[in-house]
Amino acid sequence: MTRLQPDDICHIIPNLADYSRELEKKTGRPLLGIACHACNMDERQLKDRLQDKQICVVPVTAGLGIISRFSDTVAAILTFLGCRATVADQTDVSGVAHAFAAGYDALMMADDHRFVAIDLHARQVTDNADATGRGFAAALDLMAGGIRGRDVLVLGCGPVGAAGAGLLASKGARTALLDTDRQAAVQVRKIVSDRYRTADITIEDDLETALSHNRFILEATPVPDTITGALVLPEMRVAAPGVPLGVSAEAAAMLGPHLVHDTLEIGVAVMAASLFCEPIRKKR
Ligand code: PYL
Repeated sequence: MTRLQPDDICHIIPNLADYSRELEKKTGRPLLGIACHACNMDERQLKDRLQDKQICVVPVTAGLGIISRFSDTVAAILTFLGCRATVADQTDVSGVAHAFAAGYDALMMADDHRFVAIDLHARQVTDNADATGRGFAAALDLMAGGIRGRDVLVLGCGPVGAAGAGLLASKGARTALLDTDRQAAVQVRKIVSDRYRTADITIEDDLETALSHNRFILEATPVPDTITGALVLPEMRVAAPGVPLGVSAEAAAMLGPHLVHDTLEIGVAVMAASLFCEPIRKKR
């Protein structure tokens, strides 16, 4: 997983409303709507569930430590969605203890390995990689006007690509997988095929060939400029959760409104929706 840098996120807080409007132009749905689409909820239902939900974002100093503005940015995205989100005054264990003691509904925190949201009532954990993959796959489904029966290429078969492939398979896409590590693609095909019996999944071995016959792309690699201008086809739609962006500046200019990319917004929105989209489980 690529570690975000402050420059990757410093633009987010002042641009949340504009970004949500940009997503609506590109996909037909705003940020909240894409999260709903990933969780099969309607916007009113999610808005009702999110409002007044108190979420504590806990900074974590472990490993490579704090990323400047990371916690503030997560809290701002949650607040934009209608939650009551605050950043804990204390970090790590003290912050977690405060979230429990102060009666928060959920907490969110990230170390160098995982970024999670934890529902403190239902004891449910939602992972950012899974949520990000599902959220960008949902955006691709919306950009395609419904991905059922369409050919989709998933570039990168890590946790984000795997989650995206699962959602695309669940929506009836004909999914091709490509990873520099072919075994990773084989593993994702097995997991997704086992889960969605009807899944139509193939493995590609060559990037240029794969891009030459797939219009709908989920770019989930940690490699910059995977898709160059020379590989962009007319009518191509790209949802790119990969950090850094796996689409070159030239290719991004050619794709224009047919490219969706961000570094935190969609993933955090789907984490919040996923937390509260399931009925609260009975206490054990
Ligand atoms: C969650 C992001 C998405 C892409 N890479 C992931 C990343 O950068 N993870 C590290 C997050 C560290 C946060 C730090 C803090 O400020 O609390 N521990």
